[in-house]
Amino acid sequence: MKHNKLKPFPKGFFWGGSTSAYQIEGAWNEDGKGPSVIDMAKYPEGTTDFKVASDHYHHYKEDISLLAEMGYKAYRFSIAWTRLYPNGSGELNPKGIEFYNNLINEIVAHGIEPIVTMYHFDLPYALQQKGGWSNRETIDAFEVYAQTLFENFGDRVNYWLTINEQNMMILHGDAIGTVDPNLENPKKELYQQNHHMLVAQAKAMNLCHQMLPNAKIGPAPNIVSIYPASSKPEDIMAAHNYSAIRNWLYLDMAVFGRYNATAWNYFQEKGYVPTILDGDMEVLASANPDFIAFNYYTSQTVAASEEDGSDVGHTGDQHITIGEPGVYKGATNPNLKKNEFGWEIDPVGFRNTLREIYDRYNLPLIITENGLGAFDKLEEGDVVNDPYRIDFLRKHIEQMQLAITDGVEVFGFCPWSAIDLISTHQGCSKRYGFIFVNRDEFDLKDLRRIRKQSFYWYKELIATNGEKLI
Ligand code: BGP
Repeated sequence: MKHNKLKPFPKGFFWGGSTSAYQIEGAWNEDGKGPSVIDMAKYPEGTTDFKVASDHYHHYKEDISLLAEMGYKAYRFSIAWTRLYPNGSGELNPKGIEFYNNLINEIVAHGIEPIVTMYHFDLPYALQQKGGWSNRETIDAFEVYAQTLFENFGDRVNYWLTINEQNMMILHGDAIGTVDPNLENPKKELYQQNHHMLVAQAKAMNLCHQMLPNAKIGPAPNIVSIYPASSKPEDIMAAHNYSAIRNWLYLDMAVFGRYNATAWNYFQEKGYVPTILDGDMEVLASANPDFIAFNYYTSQTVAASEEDGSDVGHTGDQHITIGEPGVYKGATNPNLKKNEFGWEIDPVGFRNTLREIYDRYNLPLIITENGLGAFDKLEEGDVVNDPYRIDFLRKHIEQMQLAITDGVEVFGFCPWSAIDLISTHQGCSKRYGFIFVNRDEFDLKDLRRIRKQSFYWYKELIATNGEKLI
């Protein structure tokens, strides 16, 4: 739809940025923190571990003051479950509470709205050793952890995100999930874990509403428009299949508390039907999110499955389509350029995605990740020129404004990432931030913070509430 006049961004729009605990904090075993699955995982050769990361644990004051300088209205970050409960459950670590109290106080003191992700990939390793999300005890541990978060931080935190990209943990289970890929039917196990996570999420949403009547809570999956590779009806069916199991499965459960028919029949066909205990569906149906948060980097394109052995692609990267025989096959979109890491760049797809989600659920939306990973270079005189990042973000923000003009209710944009941090699989040389952190994969250097060109651009954009896009 073409509009003659654009609607402005709403007053009080949450311009901000995002990070996650394990990717930014470092201090992986300090002040009583227990290990998470991330701390115990293997890293791709040539890339750093997450032990020091951007050392935000020791630099948080400086970091928050830089975000304030950019004019941030909101900051989305995650809490490391293992700082609070080193063993996932049991004894609470007061030092963990102290750190997040200090961090939240710092954020609030700068007039920034904290948006807290409760769990961003870093399941406590102690729980993993007891079966992780395959074990229903993890649901109870999450509930206790959620209660601790609401009790301790609920006086200052009004926006909560339950689980980051649960769908990516399931679809890319061997890359970022917590399942043993050597099991006889690892996908069945993943969908069992998925069910448990959904129940845990529903319990957390209910608890939040009981304990903090003024707070808002929502899920934070990765949702993207799925295109058919052609107008062939079989390709369109494949896109419908993939949308149902990649996108709507997660949001239908969070919002309506039910598995959609396509996803459920896919489970039956493939032998992935999860065990559902008495009471689970009631809990799922009783929980209601106040908004939907989602991450968007790229659209995805699929074709009909050929069932000739060519359907399944590689699984190592959470933003590249894998494919599944009889369901869909990943395809390249010839209309889109790719970034340096093979992810297609699709700002118009962002508008499509916003519209699709809003049409289906009619809930306010916030974007909790969007951004461009690149090999930024530090030039003489502490200069980092990243016009490619500005271009990427500008085009996505333009499309977001078009979606708002289309009638979609959007209340915030928190791109990835506020500050340089460690990528999920590609080390720290793949950078996303507005602020450069001076370190290499294996040389920590001085970890100095340097404002990038995009820092100044974003600052101006925020100051004009999105009017100054160029
Ligand atoms: C999302 C994750 C983030 C972040 C981002 C960028 O899937 O929620 O934690 O890592 O992707 O991906 P990457 O780090 O692989 O470049």
